[in-house]
Amino acid sequence: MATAPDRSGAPAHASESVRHWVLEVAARTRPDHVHWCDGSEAEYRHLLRGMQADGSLLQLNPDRFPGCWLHRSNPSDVARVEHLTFVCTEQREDAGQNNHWMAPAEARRKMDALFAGCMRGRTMYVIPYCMGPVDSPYSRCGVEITDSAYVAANMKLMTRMGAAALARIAKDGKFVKGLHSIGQLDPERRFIMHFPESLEIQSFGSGYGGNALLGKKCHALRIASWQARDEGWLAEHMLIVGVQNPEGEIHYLACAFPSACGKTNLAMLIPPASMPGWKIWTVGDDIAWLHPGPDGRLWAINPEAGYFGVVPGTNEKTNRHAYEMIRHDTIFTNVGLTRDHEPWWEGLDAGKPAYDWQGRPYDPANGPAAHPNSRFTVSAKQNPSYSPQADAAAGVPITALVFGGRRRSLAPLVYQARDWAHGVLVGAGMASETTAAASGDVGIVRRDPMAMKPFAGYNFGDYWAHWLAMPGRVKKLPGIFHVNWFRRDAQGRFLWPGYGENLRVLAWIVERCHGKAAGLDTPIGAVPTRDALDFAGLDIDEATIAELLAVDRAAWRQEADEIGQYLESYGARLPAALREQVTRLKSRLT
Ligand code: GTP
Ligand code: SPV
Ligand code: MN
Repeated sequence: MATAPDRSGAPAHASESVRHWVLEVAARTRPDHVHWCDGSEAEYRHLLRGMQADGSLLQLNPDRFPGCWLHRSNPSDVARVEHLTFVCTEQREDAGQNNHWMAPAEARRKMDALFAGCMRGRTMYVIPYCMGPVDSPYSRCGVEITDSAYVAANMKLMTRMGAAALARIAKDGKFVKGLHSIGQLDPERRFIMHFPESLEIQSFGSGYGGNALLGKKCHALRIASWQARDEGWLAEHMLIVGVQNPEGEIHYLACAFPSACGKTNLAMLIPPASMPGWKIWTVGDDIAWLHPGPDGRLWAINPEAGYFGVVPGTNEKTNRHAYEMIRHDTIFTNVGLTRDHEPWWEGLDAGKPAYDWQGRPYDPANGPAAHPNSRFTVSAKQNPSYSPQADAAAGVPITALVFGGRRRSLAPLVYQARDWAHGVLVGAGMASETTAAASGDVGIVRRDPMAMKPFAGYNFGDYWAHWLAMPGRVKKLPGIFHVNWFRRDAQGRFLWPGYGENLRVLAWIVERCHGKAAGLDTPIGAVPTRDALDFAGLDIDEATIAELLAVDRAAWRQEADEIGQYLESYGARLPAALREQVTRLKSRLT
């Protein structure tokens, strides 16, 4: 952009409020330099070269992985930190027991002390970004100020960053203020604070993904969910995928699965050979903003422009598109390395790790070569199945919403909620095994309503009430379903092949929404009849099929009790209509 910088270094089209805030932050944090990001390719290359020079990026084998880089995080900084993430509302009850809460004044005092002078000797990057297509009425902008070049480079891939965002901020007059410093990467001096009432985020002490790329979970989910409640829309932890059938019709689904439970893979699914004529289009892989549209349907945009995806498990067989997508112009974080400087991770059948994610010579005794939460950052434009509609200002119309969890038992492969209110209970009652995407134990089943436990920016009781109110805003509501790709047998093996074969389930969902597929009513909703779901060509026996589709009443009675107890813990904020749904579920089960 050929815009004349003023004395603050701001481009001419930066609004007064942005300039003012940048000057104020610079006065507090005392950087040596201020760099306003313009989002250009030249700037991106400059950031990469700078990090190569200071050792924070390693160039990967340029013949085999052109334009690819490896970043190794501090070993104490490899995942989101839910216990250090706070929602700071004036009233504690507004944040709800689903969030850690701190009074705004106290949080500001704490953060002021941490940020004072913290950028001395560093460059401060000013990153204007737009979440969503720049010309969409549904999009929202923010500015992230950070002292991390890694964050700036990742934001370039993950958002619409630079001049266009700055111009839109000047027009909107409002933006989310995100302040970030890596500090000393000290877990004892690490906080991710949200102030939804004043549209602010302050993050200190982590350089990792969701803690540091503030446009993603902090803005597009925690702050946006708060705004969405006030304005009558939904900000959700959902992929958006277009399913094209052999007749050429495309139906869009938005699916909420918890972290590391298959969103990116489903969004990029490759149809199995048994389903010729089917095609998948990716609109988004992690976040959906859902708005009541003028035609009475629910419309979705993906606020992001890139993918920050789980690397382990990605290979030619599970997801060929993802595997090809990350062979060029990709930033890898915390994967292993071969002797030839190619990235390596568990799940690849070729190559051998020479170094692990910490840069140590690979020794299986130290654990996996790639960290289980190692990630790729890549522009969505590199996805071979990227939907042309991903840039549509109006978004895409949603046919079905799908909830899903990682449950080794209980939840069948797929079932359909009876109606919207029951669907809200299906979402609110979700549970899933914890994964490496957040610090803490892995494999523990926990309640994760709508896959939003770590991301709802306000009280879940109010959130469910907001969901329950959608029928007043959306005339043609999407169907609501629940899936589980992760059922296991006694030996721990997956019962369902997953990945591309999941399209068989999506096909049933879409047909079901059009009244075309058969279902069997059960107390928890409709499951496919044995013949409504196509199992042809799969290496699955009848007993396994029966198990995948079975609803174990005794086990579900216990589940319904646990869901009821969990929901009751939200006390007075629990909507009566949701309590009523639990009562009805229990009575159907007896
Ligand atoms: P976040 O980026 O953390 O929100 O994760 P995500 O929901 O996008 O999950 P992703 O698609 O990256 O998958 C996470 C892990 O689950 C990877 O190791 C995948 O290989 C694995 N996975 C994805 N889909 C399936 C499936 O259908 N079956 C099985 N068994 N594993 C799957
Ligand atoms: C998740 O944990 O759900 C992610 C990765 O998508 S992060 O950006 O770290 O939130
Ligand atoms: Mn996610």
